[in-house]
Amino acid sequence: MKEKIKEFGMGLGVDDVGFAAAIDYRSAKSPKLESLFPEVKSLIVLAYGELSSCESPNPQLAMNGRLDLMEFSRSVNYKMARFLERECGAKAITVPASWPLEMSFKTKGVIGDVSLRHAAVAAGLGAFGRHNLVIHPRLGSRVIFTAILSDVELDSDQVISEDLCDNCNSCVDNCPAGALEEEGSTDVFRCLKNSQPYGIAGNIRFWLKFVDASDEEKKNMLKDEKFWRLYQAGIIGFQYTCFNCLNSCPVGRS
Ligand code: B12
Ligand code: SF4
Ligand code: SF4
Repeated sequence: MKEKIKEFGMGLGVDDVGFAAAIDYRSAKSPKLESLFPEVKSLIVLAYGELSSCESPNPQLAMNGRLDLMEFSRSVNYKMARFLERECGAKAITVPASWPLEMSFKTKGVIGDVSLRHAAVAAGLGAFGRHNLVIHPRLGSRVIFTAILSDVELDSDQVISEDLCDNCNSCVDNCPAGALEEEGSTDVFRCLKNSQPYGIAGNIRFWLKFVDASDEEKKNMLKDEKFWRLYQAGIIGFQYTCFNCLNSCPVGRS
């Protein structure tokens, strides 16, 4: 069964496919898988290498590479889930690359329903590095994941126990926000402020200033380029302006 599923995924252009029994998925801060899907037995995790777009100093092109990849991953994840339902008689639930996310005071919009890094580790697709991202043995740090929860009993692939991180500290030194100083934990709000300046926090700051502004100031704020950027982000969705931690990592780069 695993071979058949993997072959289908690889045929869709995925870079790697891994399997984890639900019992082997451990992510302390995330909801229990059973609360998302009571019959869950396994996770099928798909890995996709990033294009070189993430190296571009042009933020539009860098983010566009990610948007292309996310669109591709959404389509592949869905096709994979349909395959599981149609060909394997399974129930399947897709987990997106990033959003939708629960936007509540409880999660502060920074906890996914399924932690794809912990899922990838459980499925033998990689190991955590100093940057708190999962490093894939071949693709290095330039990799994103999606997953499918299913009710099919599948055993876990071999977990990678070797340290894939060279401990060179390049990711820490190249983080413009100083978000990686503490080992084993990303300073989420430092990262967010730098990597998503037009995200929810930037939006709230703008509108709080707006409500207290005079009529003349309000007109000027709406004519300002800051508003134009917020407007674009509002239409396109989450946009990252920083890819430094994955770009600075030498693992898997020739
Ligand atoms: C919310 C979110 C964010 C938030 C919060 C991040 C966070 N602390 O979790 C913000 C906006 C800050 C963010 C930033 C980034 N993100 Co993000 N993000 C997510 C999302 C949607 C949910 C993450 C989540 O649930 N976190 C909450 C819990 C699970 O985290 P945690 O238990 O606190 O774990 C943290 C630490 O404890 C540590 N950790 C946990 N266990 C272990 C074990 C070891 C051994 C070590 C060393 C560390 C470690 O790692 C975590 C980092 O703080 C996931 C997609 C998903 N559904 O998983 C993508 C995801 C994690 N993001 C991703 C990426 C690529 C990024 C960015 C590079 C932005 C960009 N340009 O793409 C940065 C990297 C920041 C960094 N170096 O940590 C990828 C990571 C891929 C990979 N190779 O690992 C994911 C998996 C998206 C995807 N589909 O692939 N992200
Ligand atoms: S995305 Fe940028 S700001 Fe966030 S941790 Fe990585 S290097 Fe630092
Ligand atoms: S840049 Fe260096 S320290 Fe950071 S994750 Fe990659 S190998 Fe590890």
